[in-house]
Amino acid sequence: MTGSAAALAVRAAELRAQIAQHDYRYHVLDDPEIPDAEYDRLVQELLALEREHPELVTPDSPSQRVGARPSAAFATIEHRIPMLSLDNGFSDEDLIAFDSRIREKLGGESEVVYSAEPKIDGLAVSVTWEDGRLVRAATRGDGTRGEDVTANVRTIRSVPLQLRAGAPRKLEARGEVFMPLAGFERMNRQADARGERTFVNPRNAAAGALRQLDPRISATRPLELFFYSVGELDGPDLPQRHSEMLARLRDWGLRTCPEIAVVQGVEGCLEYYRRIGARRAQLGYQIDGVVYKVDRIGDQHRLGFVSRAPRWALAHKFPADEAVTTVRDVEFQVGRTGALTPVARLVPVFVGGVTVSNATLHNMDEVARKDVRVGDAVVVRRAGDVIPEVLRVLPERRPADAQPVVLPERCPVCGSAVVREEEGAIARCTGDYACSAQRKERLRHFASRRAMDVEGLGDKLIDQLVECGLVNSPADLYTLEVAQLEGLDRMGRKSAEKLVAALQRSKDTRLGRFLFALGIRDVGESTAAALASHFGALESLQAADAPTIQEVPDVGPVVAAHVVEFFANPLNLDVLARLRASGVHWPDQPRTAPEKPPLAGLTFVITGALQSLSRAEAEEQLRELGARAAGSVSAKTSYLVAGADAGSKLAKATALGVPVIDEQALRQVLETKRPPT
Ligand code: D41
Repeated sequence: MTGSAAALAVRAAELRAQIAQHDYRYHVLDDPEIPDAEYDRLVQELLALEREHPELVTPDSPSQRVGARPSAAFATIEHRIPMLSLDNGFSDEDLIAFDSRIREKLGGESEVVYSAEPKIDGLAVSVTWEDGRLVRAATRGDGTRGEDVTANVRTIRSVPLQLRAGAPRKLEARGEVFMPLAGFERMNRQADARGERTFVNPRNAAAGALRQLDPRISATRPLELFFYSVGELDGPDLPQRHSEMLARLRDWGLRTCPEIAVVQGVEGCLEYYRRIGARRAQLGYQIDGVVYKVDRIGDQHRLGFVSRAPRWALAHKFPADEAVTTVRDVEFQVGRTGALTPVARLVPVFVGGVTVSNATLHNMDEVARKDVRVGDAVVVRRAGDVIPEVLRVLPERRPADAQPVVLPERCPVCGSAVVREEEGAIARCTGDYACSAQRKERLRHFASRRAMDVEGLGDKLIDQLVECGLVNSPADLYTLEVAQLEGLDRMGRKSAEKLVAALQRSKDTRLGRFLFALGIRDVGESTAAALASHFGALESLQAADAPTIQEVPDVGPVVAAHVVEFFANPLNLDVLARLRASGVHWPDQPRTAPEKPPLAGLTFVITGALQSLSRAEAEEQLRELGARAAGSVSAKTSYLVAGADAGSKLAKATALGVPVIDEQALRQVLETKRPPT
C-alpha cells in the first residue's frame, strides 16, 4: 500500500466509525449530535471514497445497508402495498426536469395539474381501520416492514378511533406523524425543569414518542398526524384526483394538512414553494420542503415508479437550515436601548440558502446555558428570514484552548459602564445619547417603515450621518438640507433631494406611529396604538402618571414606568419639542372606547381548496376580524365558504339552508372587513 492509499483507508475507517456513532445516537438514543446535513456530508464523503477505491468497501460499511434498522422491541408489521419513498429535488432546475419528464411520458401535455403539499418533517406511518375501527398502525420502516405502533398512535387525539359514516369497510391511510412546535417547546421546558433529557428537534421528539414502549407516556406527548395517501382500500371507488381523494379522507374524519393546494404547472409549483417557504416560520410545525404530486390518479398509474419512488411525485427540499462551523470570536453589539447582544463571528458556512458568518447568542444567560466558547464547533441555524443563531456546542470537538466569553465592563462602542439588570439576563450600556451605537439604532427605528417611514434612509446613510456629526437625534433629521447631504458618500443631488422630500412627507403621521417611533422601551406597535387611542393626545400621555397609564389595556407597571421615565428625561423633551417645531404632526384622534370587531357574532366554515390563500390563513384573518372559524357545519353556521371540490359540508349547508359564499366573496369580506353582502 502506498502512503496515500493508507491515508485513505484510515479516513474511510474514521468516517465509518463516525457514521456508526451518529447512527446509534439518531436511531437508538433519538438524540443526534449533528444536523442531518452534516451527517449526509459524512456519508457522501465515504460513498465517494468507496466509489473511487472499491477495495476500501467493508461489509459493515453504511453503503452496504438498505433502509432503517427495525427495533427489537416492537412487533413487525408487513406493508402489503409497499410504502414508497420520495425523490428529492434541491433546485428549480430539478423541478423543471421532473415536470418535463412527466409531460413527455404523458404524451406532450402542455401543463400538468399538481397537488402541492408541505413536506412535514416527521415520520411516515400507516394506519388501518376495519369496519370503521382503528385496528393497526405501523411505522414505514424500510417500506416493506415497519414496527407496530398501534398503542401509541391510538393516543394521538386527532386520529379517529372510529371513522365517520360512509367510510370504506377497510381503509389503510398513510401520513406523517409530527410534533407541533408549541408542544415540543412545552415538553422540553417541562423536561428541563425536571432535570430530564431534552430533545434536539421536534422530529426526534416525535420519533421518541412514537417508539415509547409505554403508551401512557406516549399519550402525554403532543403528537399530530396529517394523512396524505391511501394504501389498501376495500370499499367505494376512489375519485379520479389526488386532491379529491384528500377531501374524501377528510369526510371520513381524517386530518389532512390545511396548506395543501392544487397548482398548475411548474410556475404554480414554484409560486407555491416560495409562498410556503415564506410562511415556514408561522406554520407551527417543521417542514423541510414541499411535495408535488401529479393530481390525476390515472396519470399517476401511467407514470408508475422507478425503484422505490413514484415518478409522479417530487419532494422539493428547502436548503438545509442547520450546519456546523467554528466560533472565531464573540463580540458585543449595542442595540437601541443599550442592550448588549453577544454575536458569534463564525467561519463562514452555507446554511438556509445563504452564507452565514455571524450568529446571535441572544444574551449572557444563553451563552452560559449553551456554554459557548471561542474556538468551539457549533451548530448554527438559519430558518426563513430569522436571524441566524447558535443552537448548541459540539462538546466532543472542543479544542483545549477554547476561551470562555466574558461580558465587557465598558461599552465596546462608547466606553460607558455596562450594567447588568437585577432580574434579567440583559446587560446594558449606560451611555444613552452619548453612545453612537444607541443613537444610530434609534434613528434606524425612528425612520423604519412601521414608524415614521422615511424612504431612502438606509443603514449605511445613518452610519455616515451620525459619524460625521450631522445627525444626533431624530429631531436633527428634519434640519437636513440638500446641500449638506450632497457631499456624502454615494449621494448625488437627486438622491439628496429625494431624501429631503421623503423626510418632509414623513412629518404627516399618526399619533400611534409617532409614539412607536420614539422608541420608548417596551412600547411596541400595538402598545403605542393602545396608548394613542386611550389618551388621544401626546400632551395627555405626557402628563399622565404611572397608575393612569396602567389603565390602558395590556399596559403593566413595567411599561408604564418606562413611559414615565421617557417623558421625565429633559433630553427626550427637547427632541419632542424640536420635532413638533419642525412640523411633525398628526390628526386629532378621538379617544375611542374599544369597538366591537366587524365580524363579531358570525361563524364561518371553510371547505374545499382555496386558490389565493390557505384555509389556515383565511381562518386566522376571519378571527382577527372577530368571527369564529369552525370545523363543521351546523344550524349555527352563519356562512359556508366553498372552495374547489367542496364535498359533504356543502351538501349539509345546503340542506340546513346555511348561506354559501365562494372564495371571491370571502376575499371581499377580508378586504372590506364587512360581512358578506
Ligand atoms: O409531508 C410529507 N412528509 C409527505 C411524505 C407528503 N406530504 N407526501 C408523501 N407522499 C408520499 C407518496 C407519494 C409516496 C405517497 C410523503 C411520502 N410519500 C413519504 N414519506 C416518507 C417516505 C415517503
